[in-house]
Amino acid sequence: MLKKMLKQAPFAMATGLLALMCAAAGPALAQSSPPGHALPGQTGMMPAVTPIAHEIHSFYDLTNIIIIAIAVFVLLLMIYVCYRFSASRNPVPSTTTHHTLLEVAWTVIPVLILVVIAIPSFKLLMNQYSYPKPDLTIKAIGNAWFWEHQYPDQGNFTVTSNMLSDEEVAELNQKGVPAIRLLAVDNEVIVPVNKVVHVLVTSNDVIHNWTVQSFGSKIDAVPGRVTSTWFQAEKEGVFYGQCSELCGMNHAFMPIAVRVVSEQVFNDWSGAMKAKDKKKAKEILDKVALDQAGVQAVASAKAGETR
Ligand SMILES: [Cu+2]
Repeated sequence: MLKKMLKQAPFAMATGLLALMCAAAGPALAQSSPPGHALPGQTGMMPAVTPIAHEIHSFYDLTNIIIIAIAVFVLLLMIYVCYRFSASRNPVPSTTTHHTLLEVAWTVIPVLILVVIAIPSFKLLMNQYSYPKPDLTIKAIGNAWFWEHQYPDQGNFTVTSNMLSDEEVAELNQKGVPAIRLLAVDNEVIVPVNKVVHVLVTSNDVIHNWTVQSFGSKIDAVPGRVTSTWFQAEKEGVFYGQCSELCGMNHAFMPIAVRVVSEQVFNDWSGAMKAKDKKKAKEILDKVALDQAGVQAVASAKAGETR
């Protein structure tokens, strides 16, 4: 009886522990937070706002469950073996050298696990690199150390984004516009909501990387080459990213800020930019920034309540 219990114990414990860990990880992964940037103490990834980012999150969750299950299983197996087959409890070791069933099992099971991981992995990779027909194309150019964004199909104007200083961030926050230190920029990239945006990425000097986590977009900016990524943002708001290729002294200070707005606001803004009416374009953006800040304050208050 005891023997049988001992035999079954590691497996029962493994499943129990795994269920407990999944239950604990659940709320953390589903945690709702204001989109666009990481929060202090955040454990999961930034909120996903594009179909690709959602797919990345599901894949991340799946692989995490598999990794945790394997780690727990191996740990419990080792503890059991140390206990059950120690010199005092098992003075005469078995001389078995081959066990066909066991050998087949420890080859086939890992292969099956890899297949389970490979299928969604290839699917995700394929979706990331199958570009749906674009509604808007932006050319992002990395510079040491700031980003330029050109709108070739909107009259080819350029938006140059430089990081705001701490003083500028404090000033904006006083006005009620939430600006994030080390992430907020003077000129944000503006895109319409629910539209397919292609980003053609290149660099003027060294290798940079155009990354916006909430979009699941991350692609190297290589001088003399054009790489690309695409996204379709489902929510309005401002979504931050950073250069993600070590590019030199101010690598940490060349953030990317993409503001997703309604189609109407985008058309108004791009019309003003096309007409070189910088003042009107700024007015449109200041208004939308304040509107969205109000929406985000409500969203984060709700997130606070549910936490
Ligand atoms: Cu860079």
